[in-house]
Amino acid sequence: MKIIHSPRHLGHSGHVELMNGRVVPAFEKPERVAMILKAIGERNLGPLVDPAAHGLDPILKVHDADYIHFLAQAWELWTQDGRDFPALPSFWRAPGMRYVEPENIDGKLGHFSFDAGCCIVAGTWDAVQAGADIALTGVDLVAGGEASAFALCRPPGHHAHQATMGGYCFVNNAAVAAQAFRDRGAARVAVLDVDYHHGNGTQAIFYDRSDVLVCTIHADPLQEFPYFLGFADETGAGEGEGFNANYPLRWGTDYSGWSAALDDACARIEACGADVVIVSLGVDTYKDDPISQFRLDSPDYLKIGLRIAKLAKPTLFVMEGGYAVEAIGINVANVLEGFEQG
Ligand code: SP5
Ligand code: ZN
Repeated sequence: MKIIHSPRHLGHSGHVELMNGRVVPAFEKPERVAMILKAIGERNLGPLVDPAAHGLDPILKVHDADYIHFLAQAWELWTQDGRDFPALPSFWRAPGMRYVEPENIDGKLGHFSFDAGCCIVAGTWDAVQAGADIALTGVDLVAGGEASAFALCRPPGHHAHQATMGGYCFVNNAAVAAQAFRDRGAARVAVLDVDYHHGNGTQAIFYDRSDVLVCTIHADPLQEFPYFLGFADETGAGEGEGFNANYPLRWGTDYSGWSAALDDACARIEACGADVVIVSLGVDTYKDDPISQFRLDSPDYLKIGLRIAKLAKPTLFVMEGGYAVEAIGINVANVLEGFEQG
């Protein structure tokens, strides 16, 4: 399987987040990719491929132009105010306030975010663009006849809405890829989101559409981030009714409980007749993940890959979360190896 990778993700580094009320180094860090590359290399899982530049047009099919313009200029505006340290939002609107883009960078940061999980540094926008190009190059490969590909995106994407960053995500790489598959002739695309956290952005982007089925298996939002979306009764709207499936699971869930949800999601994907599957691949379901509370173990990731392979559909894996740096490579490589064996 071809692995699409770019060193440009390294520009998104030295950033911080708010954890338990304190500013701490971000869990979503460059070492994650280094460990994945190491495991992929050791197991000969596939050649590394550079992304091709696709420009902003395919991104603008799922994100608002104002939002993308903000991402492109945020660092410049922040540093114009004399701040030479990472940019974080601190101000958000409450329901009932006005939805007008402020001129001030602090206002813009709040306007276009839903948490303080998206810290911006000098190289963030370049890394984000490279991530989208990685996903789009994966679409090129799979639409061009490859059975599968792995888009090693960083930063991740599945929490990003049409005009909102959050949860370490700026551009929704999986959503950009899903739209690109549609534009290349796929009649129906399925997104299978196995990250520990709900794929709120992907859900929101396709919520009223029947051409993209979104299935997400995640920690119960009553207990876990993103808290405000991801409940089981969110099944789609209008034309999209029946094309969103959420599987919220309680903290402490192990592979037996988790895999039952996977089986159900796979059955839905089969039933909807998707032409292609995008796997939003987070491995923060791992038992030792530092910010998560599921109990999957490394061998379980082989089984996940095998189950996905049984769908027997063209498949694009898109990297999302996973913060246990010591194990992230093993766990990601296990999914890919299980898939190749299946
Ligand atoms: C892509 C992705 O996986 N994003 C995840 C963003 C999670 N951000 C909020 C995490 C809050 C976790 N609180 C855990 C407290 C541990 N002491
Ligand atoms: Zn996650």
